Amino acid sequence: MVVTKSVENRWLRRYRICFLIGTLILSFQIYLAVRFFRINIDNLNTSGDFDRIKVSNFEINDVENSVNSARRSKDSFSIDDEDISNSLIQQTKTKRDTVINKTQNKNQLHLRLEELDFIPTCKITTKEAISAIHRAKTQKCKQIISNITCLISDDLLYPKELPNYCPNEGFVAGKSLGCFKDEKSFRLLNGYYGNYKNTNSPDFCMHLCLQSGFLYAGVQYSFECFCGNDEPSATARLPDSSCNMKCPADPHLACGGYYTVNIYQTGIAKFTPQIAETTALPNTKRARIVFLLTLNGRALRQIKRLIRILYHEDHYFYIHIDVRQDYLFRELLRLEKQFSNIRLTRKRFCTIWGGASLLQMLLSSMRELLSSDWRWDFVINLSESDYPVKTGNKLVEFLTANKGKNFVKSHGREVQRFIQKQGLDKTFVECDTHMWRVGDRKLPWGIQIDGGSDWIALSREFVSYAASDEPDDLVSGLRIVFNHTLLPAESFFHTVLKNSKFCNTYIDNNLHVTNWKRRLGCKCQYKHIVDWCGCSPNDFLPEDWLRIQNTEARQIFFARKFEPVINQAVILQLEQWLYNSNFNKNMLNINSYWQNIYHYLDLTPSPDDSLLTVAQSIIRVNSKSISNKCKLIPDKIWEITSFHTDDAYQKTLVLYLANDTSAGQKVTVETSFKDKSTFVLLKSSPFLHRLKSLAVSTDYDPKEQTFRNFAQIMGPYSEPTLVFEFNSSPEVSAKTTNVSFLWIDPAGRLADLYDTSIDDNYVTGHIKPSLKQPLLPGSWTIKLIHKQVLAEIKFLITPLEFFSGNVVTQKQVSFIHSGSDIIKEFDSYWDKFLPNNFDRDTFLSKSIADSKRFGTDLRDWIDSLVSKFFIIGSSCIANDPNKVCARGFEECPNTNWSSYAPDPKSSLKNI
Ligand SMILES: *[C@@H]1O[C@H](CO)[C@@H](O)[C@H](O)[C@H]1NC(C)=O
Ligand SMILES: *[C@@H]1O[C@H](CO)[C@@H](O)[C@H](O)[C@H]1NC(C)=O
Ligand SMILES: *[C@@H]1O[C@H](CO)[C@@H](O)[C@H](O)[C@H]1NC(C)=O
Ligand SMILES: *[C@@H]1O[C@H](CO)[C@@H](O)[C@H](O)[C@H]1NC(C)=O
Ligand SMILES: *[C@@H]1O[C@H](CO)[C@@H](O)[C@H](O)[C@H]1NC(C)=O
Ligand SMILES: *[C@@H]1O[C@H](CO)[C@@H](O)[C@H](O)[C@H]1NC(C)=O
Ligand SMILES: CC(=O)N[C@H]1CO[C@H](CO)[C@@H](O)[C@@H]1O
Repeated sequence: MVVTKSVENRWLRRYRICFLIGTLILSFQIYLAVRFFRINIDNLNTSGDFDRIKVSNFEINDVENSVNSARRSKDSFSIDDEDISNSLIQQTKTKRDTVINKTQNKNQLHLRLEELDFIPTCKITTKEAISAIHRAKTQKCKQIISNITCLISDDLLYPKELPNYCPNEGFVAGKSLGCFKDEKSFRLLNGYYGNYKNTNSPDFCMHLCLQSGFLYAGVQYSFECFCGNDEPSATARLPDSSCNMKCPADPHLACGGYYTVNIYQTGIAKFTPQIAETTALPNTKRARIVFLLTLNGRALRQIKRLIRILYHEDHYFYIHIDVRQDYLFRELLRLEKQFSNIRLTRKRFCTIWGGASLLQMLLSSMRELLSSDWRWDFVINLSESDYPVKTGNKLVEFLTANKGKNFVKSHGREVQRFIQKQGLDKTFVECDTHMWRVGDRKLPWGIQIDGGSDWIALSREFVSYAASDEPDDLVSGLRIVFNHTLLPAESFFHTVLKNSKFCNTYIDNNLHVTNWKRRLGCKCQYKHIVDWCGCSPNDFLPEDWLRIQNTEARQIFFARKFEPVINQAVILQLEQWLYNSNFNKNMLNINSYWQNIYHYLDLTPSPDDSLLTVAQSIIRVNSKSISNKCKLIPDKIWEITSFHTDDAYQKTLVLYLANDTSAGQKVTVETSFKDKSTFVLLKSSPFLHRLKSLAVSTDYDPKEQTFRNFAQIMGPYSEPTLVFEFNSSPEVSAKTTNVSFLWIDPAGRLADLYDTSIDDNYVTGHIKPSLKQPLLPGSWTIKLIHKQVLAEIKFLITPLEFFSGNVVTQKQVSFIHSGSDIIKEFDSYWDKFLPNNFDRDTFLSKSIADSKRFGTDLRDWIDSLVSKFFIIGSSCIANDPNKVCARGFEECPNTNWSSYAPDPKSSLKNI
């Protein structure tokens, strides 16, 4: 018995020990599992990671090549179209660069000092800075980048912390509320969450939450930081000892524990944007507005139309014109004489897209406005592509009711994500008209970051604060930060407003509706200007009308973008909607639009040599063909204009001085012409019936899906693009047809080859080959091939009579007109689609002979090519002192096409 019992006991003891160990292992595993899942679930549920999924979505789409992108008919972006920020931006560029430059990474990691004419003041090691310095064109720019990089690495550039002057109603930065119990499914702080393995601490988390605009910050589980706006309930309070995990940044401090959280006040009070008033108090003086027009481009007549519709003698127009736009500046300067409330700033900046100079320009113009004798209450920023969607009277009534308020539009998403997407956490340096990305940075602590749309309406009081000559610490600090920020105008004013004593004048409405079509507008289209990918809104078309109409009941006063070279009908529709259906209805030439593309007085931008060459040739050829009393010998070209009617390009107009040799006097003549290149179908097939067009030109705009080079004039230094358009197939057969496009140069050689497959839905696509410049001048051919040649189009690369605006020299000619000596090799399969060897030899020797032509001989060559590719239209006499010629020609002001034709919609004569 005893023996048995002791044996039994022994077994029992062993069993107990095993059970205990087993339970221990099991519970440890359960613990591990819970931890593991908890983190995963948290990760999935927070905005941070969810957003990251979206971001990568973007990147994939953005790097897809343009041919394929044309096939995506459905909007694949997950961001909604109403988004207001100008620039949901991705770092695609970085991604692509790292791929391309993988092999060079070893050399990229240190600066090639031998290429610099200065010695950097510090050792530059960040990859982005090194890359920027190597890519910058001028030594001065390289040195600026290097100087800024060194200032940053010595911690001398940016302020670390900035004051927040927004009243905080008793909230105290850093005030500890204690340790609280948190729950997985019901977070005490549910605004934002992040994992900070190395940097987390109460201080870190508080600053992060403050930056994102939250009232409370909570540290948990050592490395987690939570932000939220709801005060934690007292019932969740735990003894401080329950928060017992150490902070990664400082092991002496507690960073919560397992589902326990230390909560602090960040020091800001709850922010509620103001609601705009709709009616003014009686006897309020009507608000006076200054429209700050920041203009670029050449859309003079649209700008005049905009001023005309906004005009009121109580308003002011202050105009900044990009320093490179001589034409606009010269033409608009005339308005100063006519109107005392229109003025152009003489302090002009080169405002590149997204550049820091944009903010410098705005602040400079605002400062001038403050010191002027103009009595204004609001400044509203507009560009040439804005148009009002409410009458001026309604705008004034609205602003009168809201004097002292400031209208900006916030991004409306999570701040940390906004900072990342917008690149606010990167340093940018602007020089050589480029925004170079030089590395990461930390934004100053102590302030909220805000941003969104860069269309704003600001009160005089706030403008005098933000643009002050004697800024306080907040403003001067932010000016330094935003001097190195991409798209500064999208965040600077927002951030100043939120953190200043003006925070309670913030109205989250920028009075604008923007025509975002991200599928088209987000094609990373500014990468030649900024080291980043930017989006741009589309022009309004009649099909977008609902979007305009829907603003009727909303506090929205402007819409963008409008561009008459793309669509003018929608502008008229808008005017008629605003005023009445007869508004401007019978106005002369209401559906026509003229836009200057060359003016002889312009120094910048420099003239297009191929445009000038063709225009000279046109007027030469024209003078030979004119047979009437006048013997016109063309002399000097004054202007070239692009003429559009009913939203279609019609022709190009050349205005020039000519000697009338029969009367011995000088007359001003305008002659029109247009290209006549069309594609030809060489076979007949059901597939080919779907082919709507083939066209070749330059400056293809993938956003508006059109060529900006309407005249289709190209020279040896142009970069031609082919656009093809197919109707979608009536029967859905999911069949794809593989086709090839052969680019054949004037010597009959295959210059490039593109394969693509066209399926039933394929509507339009474009191909920009990588042709080596200079292109061989003459007649080029593109053949569309599917087993055989189906269609072809010829286009002209014109030889140049001018180079950099001057008549070419003999030395230049032989270089410019010889084509590139790099000839690509292709499979001999394609030979059968090219001219035969004998013809090719003939073409080649002709090309070689042509490339030597000079003087009159060169002009004859140009004239014969131009006559083949362009049709000359009518001519009119603009100015004929003795009315000798005028009898034989129409007078330009009497036509409906000349740039002298009446255009009352853009006239500021009688307003
Ligand atoms: C860069 O810094 C050096 C040394 O401080 C200075 O001499 C130079 O003028 C600066 N260059 C530019 C372009 O800012
Ligand atoms: C003002 O208008 C220009 C466009 O002309 C825009 O790019 C800029 O960001 C705007 N800035 C502000 C602060 O409104
Ligand atoms: C911003 O940069 C410009 C030119 O780079 C400079 O002239 C200006 O002083 C800078 N402003 C601030 C506040 O640093
Ligand atoms: C036009 O006539 C003037 C003299 O009247 C002459 O100097 C000039 O060379 C002529 N120009 C052309 C292109 O014939
Ligand atoms: C078209 O080309 C693709 C890839 O080059 C190929 O997979 C496909 O089979 C081709 N289709 C036809 C109909 O030849
Ligand atoms: C210009 O006038 C001609 C006839 O004089 C007419 O055929 C043409 O349609 C008019 N064009 C425009 C744009 O009004
Ligand atoms: C970002 C970067 O450095 N890009 C470079 C990659 O390599 C090519 C070829 O050397 C350069 O032209 C790019 O500037």
